[in-house]
Amino acid sequence: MGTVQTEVAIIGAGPAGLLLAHLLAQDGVDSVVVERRSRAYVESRVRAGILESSVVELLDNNGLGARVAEEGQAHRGIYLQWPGQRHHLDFVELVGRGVHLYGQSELQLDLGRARDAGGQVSFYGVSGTTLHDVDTDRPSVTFTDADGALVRLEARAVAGCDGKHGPSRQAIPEASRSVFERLYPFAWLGILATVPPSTDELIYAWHPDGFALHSMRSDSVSRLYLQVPVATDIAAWSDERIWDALSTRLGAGQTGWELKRGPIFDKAVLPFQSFVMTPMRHGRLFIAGDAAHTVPPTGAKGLNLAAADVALLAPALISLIREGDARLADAYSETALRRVWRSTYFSWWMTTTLHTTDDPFTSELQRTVLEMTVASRAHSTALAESYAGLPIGV
Ligand code: RFL
Ligand code: PHB
Repeated sequence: MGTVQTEVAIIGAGPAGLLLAHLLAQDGVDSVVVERRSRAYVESRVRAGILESSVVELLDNNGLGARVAEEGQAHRGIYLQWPGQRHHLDFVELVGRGVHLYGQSELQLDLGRARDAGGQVSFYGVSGTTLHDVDTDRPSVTFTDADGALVRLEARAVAGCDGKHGPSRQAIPEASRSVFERLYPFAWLGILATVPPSTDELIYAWHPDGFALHSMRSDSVSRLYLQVPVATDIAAWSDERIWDALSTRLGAGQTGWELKRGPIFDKAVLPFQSFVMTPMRHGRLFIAGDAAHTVPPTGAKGLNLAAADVALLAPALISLIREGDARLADAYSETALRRVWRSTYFSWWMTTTLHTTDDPFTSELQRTVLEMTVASRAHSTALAESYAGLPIGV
């Protein structure tokens, strides 16, 4: 078995793992990234699209802001709508900051290139990732590399950035971890289409047929979602059926607004879940991003939470490894979880406010909440504050 030494072993080359690696490298801390999938697969995954302004600032302050500024889009807010009504919530006016539209796959590319430029080691296409001795000062990770060789990675700390299904979470003894979970009775059918967006900013639409969201990736690519039942067979949704449902739910034909249609080149059903595991640390194992928590996508928080976690974790690991000072590391889980729970609440609130059920009482309450949100500055400010996001570290 080959042995590799590093300061931080990072499991997972998603946004959490690669951003952590980059922040550590900025301070001269060495890391090795271990990823189950190929690099091409990781870089082509279609996922989130919205960055909070504090995350854009974090990227900018760490030399990763150039393409976000050039190719991303600054959005002042969102549209909130229900049949016959469309209202713009201007976050910049309400809370002094907006959001940025920038696809997760673009960020993944930027992070991969930054890692290449730093010349540090990454293993893609590994199997059998196993964590060892995480409750000692000398934890390690073993795996089989893409060529079939067994590798032992010895480190001072392990960062579990391996998403919802990775092994890191399981390396915390069951008696030492708690899980909080909420399943929802619906999913999203998401599409990417080659057609200019029919809106300048995102439209979140409540409709009796189900929720719909109009997002985008660029001036020529639209990203749209439909609420569908959990066990939806995608084969039952022809392109025409999808566009018809989107047009109805997004209110085409009302006040002259029309939904432009185009060729659909990606179609998938995304299940929904709220999930939080506590604590986010066990000995020298630190968990970040989706490995510790999953939110439903309605609040656009998943990627932002992953970035906020590692923005806390990087200085904690640097102090621990460079100075033997464990104070930030000891505070990591509690500090990170405050934001995690706030985003979990917001994502749950957006989800339960906007997704239709067959309960008429719930529908009336939802319509009331939507009306209150646009009519009352206090309510719209609360939405804006959570959507646009808190400063990192809060
Ligand atoms: P990631 O991006 O899932 O990365 C984790 C990485 O760990 C790897 N891994 C392993 N590596 C080595 N050994 C093992 N045994 C491993 N097991 C797993 C995985 O291959 C992967 O590369 O987690 P990270 O970095 O924490 O980033 C979090 C975000 O990716 C996530 O929160 C968001 O993308 C969530 N999400 C969405 N969020 C939104 O705000 N809006 C969206 O539209 C949206 N769409 C999505 C999504 C998440 C999805 N997933 C996870 C299924 C759509 C999908 C399909
Ligand atoms: C997206 O563009 O993929 C997106 C945007 C906002 C959300 C969820 C997904 O709330």
